[in-house]
Amino acid sequence: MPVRKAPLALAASVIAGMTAGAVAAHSLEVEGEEYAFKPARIEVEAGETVEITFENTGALSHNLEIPRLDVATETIQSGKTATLTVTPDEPGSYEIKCSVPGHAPAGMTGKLVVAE
Ligand SMILES: [Cu+2]
Repeated sequence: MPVRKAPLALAASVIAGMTAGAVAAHSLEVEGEEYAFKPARIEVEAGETVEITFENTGALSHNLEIPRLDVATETIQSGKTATLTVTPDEPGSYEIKCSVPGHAPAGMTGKLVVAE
């Protein structure tokens, strides 16, 4: 019956996705420039280990800090990348910012949304 094919295909793809997730950490890329992160909002699931690669696409030096998780990249020069690995357990909204003086007040902030 054609009606049964779609649910079976969907189940197979969900299982494949779960297997891939167990093997490799979820990874996300965030770019930073004067004075913004792109994307400014990233979303992960609680308890998920996420590798965040921060790329400085601006002219000045920048970093990516998540104060609530007590993690930050090094302050990196234009064109460089740095990686953070986090496993946020608590659902909620976590501030992301560049801690170079003046940058967060100028708009270099973002949000890590941790969904249940
Ligand atoms: Cu900055």
